[in-house]
Amino acid sequence: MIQKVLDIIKGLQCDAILISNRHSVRYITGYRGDTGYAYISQNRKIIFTDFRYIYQAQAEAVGYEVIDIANDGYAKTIAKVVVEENNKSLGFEEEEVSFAEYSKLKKELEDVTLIPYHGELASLRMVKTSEELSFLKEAEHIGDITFSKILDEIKPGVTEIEIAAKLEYIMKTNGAEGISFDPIVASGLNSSMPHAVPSRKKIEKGDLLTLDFGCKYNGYCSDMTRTIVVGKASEKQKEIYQTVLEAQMAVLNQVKAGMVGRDIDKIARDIIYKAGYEGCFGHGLGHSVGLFIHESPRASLKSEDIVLENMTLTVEPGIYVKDFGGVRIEDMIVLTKDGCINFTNSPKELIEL
Ligand SMILES: [Mn+2]
Repeated sequence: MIQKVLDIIKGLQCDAILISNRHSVRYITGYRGDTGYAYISQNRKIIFTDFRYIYQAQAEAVGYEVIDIANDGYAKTIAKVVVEENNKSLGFEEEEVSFAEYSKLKKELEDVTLIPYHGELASLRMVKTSEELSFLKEAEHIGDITFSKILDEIKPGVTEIEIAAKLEYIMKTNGAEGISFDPIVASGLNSSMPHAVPSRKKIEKGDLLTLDFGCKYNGYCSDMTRTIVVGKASEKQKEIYQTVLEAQMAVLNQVKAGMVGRDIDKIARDIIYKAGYEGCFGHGLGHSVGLFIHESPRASLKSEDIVLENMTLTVEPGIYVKDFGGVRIEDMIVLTKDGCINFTNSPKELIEL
């Protein structure tokens, strides 16, 4: 691992790098706290954090010095090390460091070149190890259990917020250590908004109801979506549902390692557009999942990412019709040489509750 990071440092032509994305910090150093930076140069490996996390960092980041930023703050403490090491340049993650943090660092390191980088560390995390895959599979399995149990709780009169709270409760009482994102519970017209925030709206008979939720297991995220109908489905609801399902199944049957993101997306998009729903599928088909809920590679209209064996991907086509409602169905898969393994096993025939 450390050699790969040193190679990246070399490629960036930096003397050292700061890592601030907490998922990358965890992946590379083992430190799981949510506050702190990692610093890596040829000669030193350091976690900078504050008093609250010192013992944790010492236990988790094996082989790293742990430096308390104490009263000086990050910029001064980091700058001291850079000067001690006589470094001329320092890499920083351009999408993770705020302008204020950058400015402080620059002020302390006037003679040092700060070199922005992005993506290099995230790309280390794209291909999953068998251990990572086992955690992702278990997280998704907890999602399956949760879906089967939540069905008993859904009835007219219950609010979206109550269902969201119950999803969290069921995930956490079935082995999850937390949620991977706030659950989406969207009923009736709200289901026409792909990322609707659960509201005080009561679930009504005849509603489409979209549940998009995920949890964390040993730090790894799950992600799944099911849409059901509360009561008897109308012909239009059935037609939209079957179109989304057909699009999703086509992808699951054809996707395999080596494909390009936009070609995977196109399999689903063509089916949805041909059914007359052009303009109703405005997001990408899917994203990878790992320590973070939305990772690369992505499958979308323009994605040139190539999916490789042992990368994960969500397959989540949807149709959203204004003033009517929407349907999304999402599974999480891992790519194999000849196809994929689906980590999501919840039923997909239309459920009419
Ligand atoms: Mn997703």
